[in-house]
Amino acid sequence: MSIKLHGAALSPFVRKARVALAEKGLAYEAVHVDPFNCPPEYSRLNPLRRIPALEDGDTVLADSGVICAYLDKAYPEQPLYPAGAAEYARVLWLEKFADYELAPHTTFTVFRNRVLMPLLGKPSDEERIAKALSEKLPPLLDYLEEQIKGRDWFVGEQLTVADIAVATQFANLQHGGERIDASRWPALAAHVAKLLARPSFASLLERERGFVEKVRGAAN
Ligand SMILES: N[C@@H](CCC(=O)N[C@@H](CS)C(=O)NCC(=O)O)C(=O)O
Repeated sequence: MSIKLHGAALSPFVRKARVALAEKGLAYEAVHVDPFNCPPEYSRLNPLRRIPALEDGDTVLADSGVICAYLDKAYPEQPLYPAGAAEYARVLWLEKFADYELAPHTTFTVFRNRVLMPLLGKPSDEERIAKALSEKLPPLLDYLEEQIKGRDWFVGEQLTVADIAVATQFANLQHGGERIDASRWPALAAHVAKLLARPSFASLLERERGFVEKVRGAAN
């Protein structure tokens, strides 16, 4: 097996790359790397020392977006980006939106405080979480609701990286004990539920949930 994906469970960016690999039907080896305690030689794979990183033969890549784009070009079966320029750009936009606009709240606020802080024996900053849920996330969710309303996929007529990137952020929100309010954002809630139930996501989330429940149970 020549593809190696370095990273850890629970990272939304590692999950995004793993779901892309699974949806494309690519075999790979998952190599565990703890981003907060990674060996010095990990800098060869990612100078920023973040996860994920990918090795495919002599090709070494960092960043989930770069990894997904590479995989789609190198292995064109089951494409996860549309061929047309405008649709392709729209996928990139929604992926960026998920990675850089949703993630600060879903992952780096809710998930970090409710799951990572207890692991480190630290308290959760509930004030920050409340602000993320009541002020920061709603306008982003309003936008995504508009984008998915009346459609089966965010872009075009099939699953793309846009769907994967958005859904993986909400998986972390769920790990943090919060959900999209389906009465306020019904299309988005339904779309994310549909995506997270796909075998590519579900197989990873089942194991993650067991771990998260233990951490959050011990903290409460
Ligand atoms: N834009 C990057 C973000 C990667 C990222 O922030 N990963 C986190 C884990 S979820 C990490 O490695 N954090 C450790 C650090 O920043 O030192 C990607 O898409 O891969």
